Amino acid sequence: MLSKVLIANRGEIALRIIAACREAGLATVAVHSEADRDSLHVKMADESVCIGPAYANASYLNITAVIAAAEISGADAVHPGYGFLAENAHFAEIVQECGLTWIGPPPEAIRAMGDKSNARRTVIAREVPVLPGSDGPLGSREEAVAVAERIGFPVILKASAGGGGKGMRVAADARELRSAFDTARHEAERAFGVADVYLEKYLRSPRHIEIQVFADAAGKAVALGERECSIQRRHQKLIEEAPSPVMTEELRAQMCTAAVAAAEAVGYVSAGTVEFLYDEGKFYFMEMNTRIQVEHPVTELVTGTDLVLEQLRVAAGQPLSIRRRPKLSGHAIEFRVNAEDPVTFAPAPGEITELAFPVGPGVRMETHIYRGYRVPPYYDSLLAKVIVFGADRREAIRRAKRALAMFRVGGIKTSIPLHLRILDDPDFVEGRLSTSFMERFLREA
Ligand code: MV4
Repeated sequence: MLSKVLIANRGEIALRIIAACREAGLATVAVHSEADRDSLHVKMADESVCIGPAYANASYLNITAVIAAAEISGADAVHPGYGFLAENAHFAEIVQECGLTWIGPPPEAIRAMGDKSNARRTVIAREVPVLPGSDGPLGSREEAVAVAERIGFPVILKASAGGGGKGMRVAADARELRSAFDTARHEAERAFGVADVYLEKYLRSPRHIEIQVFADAAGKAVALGERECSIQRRHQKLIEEAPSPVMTEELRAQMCTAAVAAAEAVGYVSAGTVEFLYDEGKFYFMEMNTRIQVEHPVTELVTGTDLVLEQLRVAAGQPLSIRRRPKLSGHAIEFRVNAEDPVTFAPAPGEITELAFPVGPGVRMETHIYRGYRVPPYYDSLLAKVIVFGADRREAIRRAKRALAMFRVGGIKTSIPLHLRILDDPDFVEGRLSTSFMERFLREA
């Protein structure tokens, strides 16, 4: 049994985890940087420990400080949230070696999926569809050219240690590929300390559709349907929804089967997400995120589940309350509201001087902001997630317009006006989405 959970995170997700702990009857310990003393997660937790200076490297990413906070407070479990140390297999191991319960997947599963070219090979062995590409990391430029000429251009080089879009290079022909190969390896080495890159056939305008999975302590996985996350800018998702406008029952069953196979291939436990590219009726494994994700609420709303509570249950050795794949009901859309200029996307930290939250049917807010809160410049700029729910996509969109118009944030710039403009875009309204949606939207703006 668990009794006291340390939350190794900040912002809205720290509050979301505190909420789940309250419902489970678990005590909570917040950790915070010197910049986050006045944060709501510190106020709402039963206890708090300052773990270092403002910069994340010195606080939220400081493994020694987080473990010390757990020891000092007598916590018996650690929830990492997303970002920071959530997908650090080494941290997960240390948590466990200190006798603490890690509320997340086994370190070996994190490591297996963290190496993206290994992940690709592992899922291929389980007959999960992938795009044509290299079998593992590329040994040389000429090997890269040989693979590309076999599968056809354009191709994309990806860092084995990358993910989320970092360290990628597209090449349209052999000449471009030769120079991209060296650049990609240099970038990968500099960013991740590992130069390995692999290659895939490049799709120009696919959809990003991901499947939520959950596995119990015995490694039995269930899928909870998809989220469409094609509306992104610079690999930052802006809007996510469930179900996907292109989904059919048959496609969903196929994607869920593939996602479960991927999870089971690495002995997965807890909440995870299998990302796919979708193009012209077919889908291809891209990578697996071994954490609870920012966009988990849309799945909660269409499946009637509490994914963070399930994480606590599974970590405590209790059975999953989700036994089979739930039917999706209704339509949910999440809008990420950031502290940034809605036109230039420049970060816009500062003090929130006025604040009103949206209310009414079909609106869920996940946020840590309050009037008088100073948004610090040190962390990502997510202020709030506005999640709307309706019987169908039209109703969800109607409620989104109402909710975003009611959401008033004074003193800083936010992405609320950007979302309101996207909601009037004919392609968005018709569900004609792809990973190039934002590029086209911003070009025409
Ligand atoms: C791709 C791709 C097209 N073809 N792979 C971006 C994030 C990283 N996980 C992989 N990404 C992509 N991989 C092949 N073979 C296009 C992208 C991509 C993308 C994917 C999902 C959402 C937004 C994106 C934006 C640009 C590129």
